[in-house]
Amino acid sequence: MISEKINYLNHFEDTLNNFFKQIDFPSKKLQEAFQYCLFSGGKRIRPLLVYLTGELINLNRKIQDPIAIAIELIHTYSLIHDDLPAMDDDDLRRGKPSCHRQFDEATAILIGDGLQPLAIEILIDALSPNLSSKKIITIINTLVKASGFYGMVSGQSLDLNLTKDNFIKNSELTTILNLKTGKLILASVQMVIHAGDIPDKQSEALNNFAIHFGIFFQLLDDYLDKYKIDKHGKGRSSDLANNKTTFATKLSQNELIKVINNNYLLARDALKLFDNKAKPLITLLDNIHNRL
Ligand code: GRG
Repeated sequence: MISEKINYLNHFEDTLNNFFKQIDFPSKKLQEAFQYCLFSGGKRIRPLLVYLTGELINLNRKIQDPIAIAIELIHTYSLIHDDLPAMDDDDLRRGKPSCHRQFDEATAILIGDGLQPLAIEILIDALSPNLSSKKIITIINTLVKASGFYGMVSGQSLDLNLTKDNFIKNSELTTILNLKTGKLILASVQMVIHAGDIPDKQSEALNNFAIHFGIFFQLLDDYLDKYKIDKHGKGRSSDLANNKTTFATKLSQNELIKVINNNYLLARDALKLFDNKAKPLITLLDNIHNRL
């Protein structure tokens, strides 16, 4: 692992912890559930994307921090709700009892409900001293569009209705994957772009990077779900147990590896414009690719 990544990971843990400590929770149960779910060994990929993209375009760390927290809050809510019995019905998340198993279903629903407005709150409160209202509105707009009906929520709904028996075209599966996972990954990078001030060519390149990173990341997850022993505890085969159609069930192992590698290379190529400055982002990409 590169030093930049370790530094940003430590920095993010401290920043998130400080943020957590200053929240005045009227409900002790929700406070406990917040701590349990937010500090449970997530890889922090989306915050890392925020920090490494921010570094690439010389964005002030004070602006990167709330964006990194906001995206992780939304991501965490999505995992908590995804594990619920009405959705993927998973007892484990990252090798530990999922939120509704550790607490109860109502708590898991409510903590997810609370994390969403909290993400908006931190963007408003912490960005206001450092960015124009116009930029803050664009950043919030990017996050809500990516997580709501135009993104993750619809992707999840379409995904829940997939079974192995449905015939589904590769293009339709790509759309679902893009909505469910890709949009939030893209938003991690786009929020940073909107916060900064870079030429169109650079934002185009970063957008391209994030689109291919999103596909690569999700397909790798599908691959690991089918072919690798669980390393990070989701009960890796929940898609299989739920009789789900994924690219891992549609493509052969070799075909899937080919598509993963293709998107990995396209993500890498998109960063060529930045030469050596993109090295930390490329190292993140390479580290994830090494899980294959
Ligand atoms: C409940 C609205 C709603 C949406 C849920 C993200 C999601 C949508 C479901 C999770 C299911 C899943 C495995 C999606 C693939 C994307 C993915 C790889 C999620 C896990 O992200 P990581 O690996 O998680 O970044 P960690 O544990 O590291 O935080």
